[in-house]
Amino acid sequence: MSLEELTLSPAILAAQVENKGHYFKYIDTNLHLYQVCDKDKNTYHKKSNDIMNYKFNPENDLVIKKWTSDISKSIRDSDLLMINVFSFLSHFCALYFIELCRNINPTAQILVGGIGAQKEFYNNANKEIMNLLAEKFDNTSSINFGELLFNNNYITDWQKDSGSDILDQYLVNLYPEKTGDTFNIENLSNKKEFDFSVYNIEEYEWKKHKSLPILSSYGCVRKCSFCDVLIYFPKYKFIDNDILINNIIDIIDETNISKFIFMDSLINGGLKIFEELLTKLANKKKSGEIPETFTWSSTYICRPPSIQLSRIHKLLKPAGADNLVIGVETGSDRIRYEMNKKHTNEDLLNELSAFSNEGVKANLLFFPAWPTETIEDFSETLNLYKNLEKYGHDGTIDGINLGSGGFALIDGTPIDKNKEEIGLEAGPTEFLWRCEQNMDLTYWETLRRRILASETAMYYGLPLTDEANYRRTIINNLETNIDIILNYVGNLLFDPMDVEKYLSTLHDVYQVSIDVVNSDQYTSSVQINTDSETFYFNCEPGITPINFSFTKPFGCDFQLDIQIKFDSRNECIWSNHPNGEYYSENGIYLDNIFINEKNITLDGFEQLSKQNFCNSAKLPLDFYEIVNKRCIPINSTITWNFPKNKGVFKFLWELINPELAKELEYVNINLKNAFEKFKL
Ligand code: B12
Ligand code: SF4
Repeated sequence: MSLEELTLSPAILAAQVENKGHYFKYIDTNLHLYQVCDKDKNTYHKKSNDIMNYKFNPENDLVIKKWTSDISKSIRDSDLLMINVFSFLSHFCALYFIELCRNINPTAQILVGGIGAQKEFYNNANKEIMNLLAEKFDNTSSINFGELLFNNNYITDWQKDSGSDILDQYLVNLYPEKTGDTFNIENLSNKKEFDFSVYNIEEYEWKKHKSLPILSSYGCVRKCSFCDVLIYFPKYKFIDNDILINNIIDIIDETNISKFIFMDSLINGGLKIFEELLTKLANKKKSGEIPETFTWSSTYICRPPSIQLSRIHKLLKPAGADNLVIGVETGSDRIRYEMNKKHTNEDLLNELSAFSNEGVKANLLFFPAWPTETIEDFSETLNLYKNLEKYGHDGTIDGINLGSGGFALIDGTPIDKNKEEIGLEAGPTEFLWRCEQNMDLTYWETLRRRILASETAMYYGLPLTDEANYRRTIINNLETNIDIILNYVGNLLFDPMDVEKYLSTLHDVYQVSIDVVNSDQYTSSVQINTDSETFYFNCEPGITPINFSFTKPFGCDFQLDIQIKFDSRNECIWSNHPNGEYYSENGIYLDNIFINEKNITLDGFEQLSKQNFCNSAKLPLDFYEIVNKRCIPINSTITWNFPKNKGVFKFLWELINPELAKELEYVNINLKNAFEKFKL
């Protein structure tokens, strides 16, 4: 689960319990695990993956022991334990906790809910799980997790649908006197829909701002063939816009937090109600009932251009839209059509162009290796990244997520039900499968495409926000399933991380534009030297925009010099500029520096440039402390060096984000080692 945002269901369950006059306590077991791991991300990821694995034995693990012992203390006195099984990945962990609860507090009633509780098992992947469960349970006839637990007397009851109504039935029987004064039902004048006071909000790893989850609809209007949302939410339902907006106003008042994340499958499932929501939010912001700082993010589906869509684009920003998450999945229109996702690359580019104009950000989700994906289809995804480059550079695309492998075959999804039609066969786990009409697409080929896709996206400067974590999950999948993978796919006969051959075929010409601000009274000159070309510019006093291009072949080192020469009559008198603005009267200042559409003026130029002065002996002692490299007081050369086997934008990303680059490098070493174990 995420450490950077809150899970919504506890806020809903808390309000429901408190509205009935009882006391509610929430333990975020995920956050607590992170704390027990001393906030070390590598240990935390390893342990999180361990506890999702049915074969893991927690008995001898000191971290897990400390974690469960802490949680045991908190649940000892509860009358009703509510376990939220978020997805199928949480089954083992939930089972482990249920056993713990039964031991620690045998009289408590245990309710299980969440989408993971309703997850059905019947594919091969789950035979493995069912075999393991057979050792534990007498009755394994049930096809879903909640029912399995219930039939084996592990729990008191389970949530069979997408709501939490069943809870009311059990709340009635609880002793009110145990709840304390604060939550006495008579004192409740205002019933809540959400209660966020039950979270330890300060403890989360907030990236920039704190945010709260919220919901405007249940279910989805689409039927993407890889997705099982419709099993849990067969009917699309939305919450009345006025009720939702009143809730938002109350929550902001209570928490002073004005950033929200809509947890809907899609915020724009119904265009009419979405346009109405945007209009009302924009009006409330304008009238001051909702503060100016109110922003939100959500999942969003692309649509073909229309007059209504253009109106919606214009309303997004005034209504507070900050970041919209779009399931693009692939760059092949053919595959997207097969997935039953009803939009094309052109629709996506049209939406992004509108977002770019309106100042709304997008986060794009992809996964490679759809069962029928040919190498040509995959190339279309790589080509799409090139077309997205400018939206990465101008900040419209704020993240690209490629998932932790490729296509996963989930029970009950439309593709699962129709798998015979395309010769798709389920394997021993969700990520292992075969497709008769596309036998070259093995799990190894899936991982090769996964890594090549992310390296290509980085080559074009697209921000891969969570790449290190996704690669950690790939490592864990490999390490925990070594025998299963070897049995199903065999040894690894090539290097899935070898991306150089492909990247060296990509475009390598970069356009640079710089505004040269000359404050001297004489004309200065700027000369650009690359290995093969020289460009000259005369810069009169004032602003001179200069443009040039350079070619940086992927496989070679490359150096570019920017030589700045002042007129021989120019004299820099250092003592005239005590505040360090040496350039302001007779020097040069470089501004608006772009490589392709990427603005590196404030972030990038400083890290990339080495500045050499023709006569450095003349520089004042404090020069380097107070002057940035864009300020040029005397004749000098600025050098850009790009290493071989690296694209310009990946290299820039590493310079700008040294910590993240180091983390990715470390994860890559582990990924390489994990692959080694599968080679002959
Ligand atoms: C946001 C989201 C995420 C975020 C979560 C962020 C966060 N901090 O919460 C992130 C990106 C981390 C995430 C991760 C994953 N997700 Co997700 N995610 C969602 C999404 C879109 C919304 C979840 C949500 O908040 N819903 C709204 C809340 C209110 O609903 P709810 O949690 O179900 O709770 C309600 C009821 O179930 C009930 N309830 C809940 N708990 C309990 C307990 C009791 C006792 C009772 C009585 C009732 C009850 O009450 C609530 C009120 O109505 C859902 C799809 C959807 N529309 O729900 C997918 C979804 C849950 N995710 C899914 C998947 C597959 C995953 C991942 C496995 C993806 C991956 N490969 O990594 C991981 C799993 C993480 C994990 N450890 O389990 C699937 C689950 C499929 C399944 N059958 O298990 C879903 C359904 C989407 C899909 N079909 O693809 N996800
Ligand atoms: S749009 Fe998203 S939630 Fe809806 S069916 Fe498709 S993948 Fe599932």
